[in-house]
Amino acid sequence: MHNLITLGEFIIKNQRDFPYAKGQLTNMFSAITLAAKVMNSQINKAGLVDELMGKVGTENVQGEEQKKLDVYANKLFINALKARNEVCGIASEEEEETIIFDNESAINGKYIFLIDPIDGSSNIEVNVSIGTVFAIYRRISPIGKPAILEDFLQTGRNQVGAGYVIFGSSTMFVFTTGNGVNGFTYDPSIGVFYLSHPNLKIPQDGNIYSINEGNYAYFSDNMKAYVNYCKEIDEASNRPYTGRYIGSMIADLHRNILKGGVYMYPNSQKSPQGKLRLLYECNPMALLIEQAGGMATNGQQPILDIEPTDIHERTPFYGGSMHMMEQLHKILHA
Ligand code: P6P
Repeated sequence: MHNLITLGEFIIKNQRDFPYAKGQLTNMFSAITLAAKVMNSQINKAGLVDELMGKVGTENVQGEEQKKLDVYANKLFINALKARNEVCGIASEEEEETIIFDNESAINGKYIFLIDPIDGSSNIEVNVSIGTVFAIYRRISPIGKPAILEDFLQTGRNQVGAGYVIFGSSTMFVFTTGNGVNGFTYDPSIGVFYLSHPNLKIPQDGNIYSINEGNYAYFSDNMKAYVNYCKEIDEASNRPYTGRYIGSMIADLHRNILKGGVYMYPNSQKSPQGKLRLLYECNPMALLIEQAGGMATNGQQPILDIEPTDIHERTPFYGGSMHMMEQLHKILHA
């Protein structure tokens, strides 16, 4: 058994690492973990509860079919965060526009959240891991007034916190506030998250590559060259690599952070800008990967340096073990 430290105790113990703590960060993380506990119970019985399974019959701003759990999770996380005075606004994959909290207490909130309530929702009905991913920024507009769009369009470097909840064989909460990455595993029998993966570091080398090879015909020649590189026989460089692609970015990236590997969702003829969204998928995952000692880029520059122009903009995404990423870039730029 690990020396049992709960999430709350961890935050108190590491106050110096949470420059914005003063209870604010604790309060915001408690909103996320509370929502995660509710999600955990709902996901585990989703197959039994018709209201949570299947499609809603509507589309989100991405033009993707909304699953009932997408809508449920979106409302749950928004309401949990709305109840915290620290948060003055939210951008969500499931909401076309930003949600600005303009009640008396919220306009004094210093933080904004960007969230993908359920990533990988197409896996819900087939019992495959899914997850929630979020980013936290300090607002740049003056306190005392409602948040504005510019608060949400900051580069990923400005994130004061980022994390994900993965609902898999166990439910885990993994986050960073800029001082390393720590993972907490949920014990549903007593409703507590315990520190199970302290100071997570992604191996510098790995042999797992994660990409949807069904799109191979649409890839650029250099992207095809890298996929072929992964499959060549070369014992000295531990190839061929192992292909692992779950269809849930968080699950693929979580495994690659633990074991080493590279996850790629490139731009292609089919997806000219890539598929993943910069603000509430790629930026938080890029911060976590960099904080764990890895690299995350759009093929040209670090994800965290991209200047956003739209809250739902997409970007090509390559992220994982440092040495694998360096080799990937060599081939992408050959
Ligand atoms: P494809 C899920 O919809 C997601 O955003 C990521 O979690 C996942 O890795 C990817 O898209 C799957 O997309 O086109 O390979 O089915």
